[in-house]
Amino acid sequence: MHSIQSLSDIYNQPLFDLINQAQQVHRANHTPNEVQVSSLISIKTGGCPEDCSYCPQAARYNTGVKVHKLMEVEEVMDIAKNAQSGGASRLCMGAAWREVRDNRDFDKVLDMVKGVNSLGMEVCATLGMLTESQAEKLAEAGLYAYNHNLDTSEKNYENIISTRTFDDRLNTLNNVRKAGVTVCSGGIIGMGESLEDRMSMLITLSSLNPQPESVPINALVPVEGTPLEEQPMVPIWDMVRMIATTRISIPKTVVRLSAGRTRMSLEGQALCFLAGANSIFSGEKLLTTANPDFDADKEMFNLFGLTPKTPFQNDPRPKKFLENVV
Ligand code: SAM
Ligand code: DTB
Ligand code: SF4
Repeated sequence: MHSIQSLSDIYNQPLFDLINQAQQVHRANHTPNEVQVSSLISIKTGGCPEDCSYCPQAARYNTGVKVHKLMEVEEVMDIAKNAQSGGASRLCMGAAWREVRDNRDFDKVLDMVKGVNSLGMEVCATLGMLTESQAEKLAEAGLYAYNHNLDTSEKNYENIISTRTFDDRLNTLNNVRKAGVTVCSGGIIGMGESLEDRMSMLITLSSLNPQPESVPINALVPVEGTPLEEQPMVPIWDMVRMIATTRISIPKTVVRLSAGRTRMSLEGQALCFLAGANSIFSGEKLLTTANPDFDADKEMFNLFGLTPKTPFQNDPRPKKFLENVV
């Protein structure tokens, strides 16, 4: 088990020692030069009742994001097929909900999960808080992963979000785990948090048993109208150090270089891969903000000699859910 001090020492060591350590852990646990490609789709946009201070989709901030009701299944299928032909092995469906409710919208989401799964893609969803029975329904529909980020440390949580608690987050992650869906959970850097906050978040994530199968590290995208609109872009060196420390503390996880790539150079992104990142979001939009498109990322993969990971490698889900995998 790491302490805040021991992880900070890892994070603060000379850059090339840190990258070397992370690269060794990476090569002992993953296929080198293989990067998983996910694509995001915002199935329900804006109008969210929560007050997450980074988020352009919170109803209480004037960010210019247009509210859009839940998409139709057919539309999601078209976008999924396009993402698949763009090279994505996973589709992540995001909804601006505080929590899932057992209603017709949820039934529609279950149909989306079934549909996208039938294409032979890993399906991920991020829909807010879940009960155990909702997580089970998603698992039965073929959900591969559930994304639910801790975002920051327990101590800093109330400075960033006041409408739910850190424990609510852990509770949902626990429900996801119990249902046999893989866990995707990470956070954001560049919100004004301290190094201690960053390390504390990593300690919580690495203490989950089993550890999350994927950990997204987002660089804050400061959006006009949100309380964090004035935050300066997080230095690339912080991203590299955070990714390396995540790789070292959670060796087997897929570390995703997530939001913020449009403002990073190719050289900067190369350092993130060298530090142990082995996943990205590709496609011109994240949920509401810009992201490199499939062609740009194909060029980057060619430049670096990277190959996209095929879906369902070492699928850890219980056997009963694997029948539907094509
Ligand atoms: N409403 C659900 C929830 O909060 O879990 C799902 C969607 S929410 C937009 C998913 C994640 O996106 C957040 O937990 C946060 O980590 C990330 N995110 C949102 N806005 C962001 C921003 N401006 N910059 C970086 N990451 C952001
Ligand atoms: C995650 O960690 N990052 C993604 C995904 N999980 C859902 C979302 C990033 C959102 C960035 C702001 C936006 O596009 O709205
Ligand atoms: Fe809502 Fe999720 Fe945005 Fe928070 S992060 S305001 S819960 S959409």
